[in-house]
Amino acid sequence: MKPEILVVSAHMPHVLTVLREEFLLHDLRDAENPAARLQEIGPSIRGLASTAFAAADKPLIDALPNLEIISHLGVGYDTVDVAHALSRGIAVTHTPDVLNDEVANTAILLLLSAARRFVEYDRYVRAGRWEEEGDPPLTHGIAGRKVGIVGFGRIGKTIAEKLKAFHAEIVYHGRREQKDQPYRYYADLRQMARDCYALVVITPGGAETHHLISGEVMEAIGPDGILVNVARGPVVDESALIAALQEGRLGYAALDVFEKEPHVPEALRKLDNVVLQPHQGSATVETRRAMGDLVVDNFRAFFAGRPLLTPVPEMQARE
Ligand code: 8YV
Repeated sequence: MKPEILVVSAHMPHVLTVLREEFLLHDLRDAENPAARLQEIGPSIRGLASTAFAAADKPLIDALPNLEIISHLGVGYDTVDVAHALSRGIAVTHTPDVLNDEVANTAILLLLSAARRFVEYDRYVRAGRWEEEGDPPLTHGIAGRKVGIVGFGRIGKTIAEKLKAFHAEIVYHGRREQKDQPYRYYADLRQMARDCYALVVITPGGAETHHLISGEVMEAIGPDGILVNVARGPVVDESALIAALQEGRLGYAALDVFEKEPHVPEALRKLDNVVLQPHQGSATVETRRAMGDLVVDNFRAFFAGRPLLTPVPEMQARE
């Protein structure tokens, strides 16, 4: 008997094809009445392929009494109730590393777009304003300026590595100092924000980092500074952000993530001093393919009795 796998949100077509070929796939999105269908098939499901766009929360996990593994698409798994899954003996995997390059590229694109006002000036040209009003104001470069990375995990380090090529001075804040790193560590986030031209946020989401970037941190970045968020929307206090941008207490924000995706508050969309992206940090064909492959390979390993490729750190800590 092939193990039965449940999908509740969008996956790359190649992932669905492999899951259909090698397992028995149930796609809740095809169901006329998803709740009734879930009740019917729940007890036979042994694997859940989850994504950031549909929570693998306690109610879903408990609707699957024989669930053995959650294979999550994404390095961040704040939408998975890992503590509950582990308490039930369910394995949880994610997709780290394969997306480091692309998410780091997105962060740098956002940072440079904000510093050089690329998106704003694109609008300026399209509206015919260059011809009518002349050159827009000069912008700033990032060479020699301090850029603070908030969250110094694998992606944070990749951002630092790439930013070196732009001759920025890298500093970082995280839960703890990493002695093997050549960059200055700030235990105090506000102090780092005060010292920096730009902050790039790349922490995990979840309760621990909720509204870590508060109004006070934004004010510390200041009217000439930039905030880049490629982490999770709720890491930044979005209402405080809108107020700070409207009142000029924060210079610029470049955001790939929002508190209630895909909803982006109109007040934010109306501002000129923002660059907004549809949570596309890892969204290239190549990277999403590699992430999808890891989702599948973790299922394959698990059901063949082999070690998991990329268990979440909480699982490793238990072993
Ligand atoms: C994906 C991400 O958009 O990996 C992550 O944590 O935020 C993104 O790469 C998302 O996880 C897809 O489910």
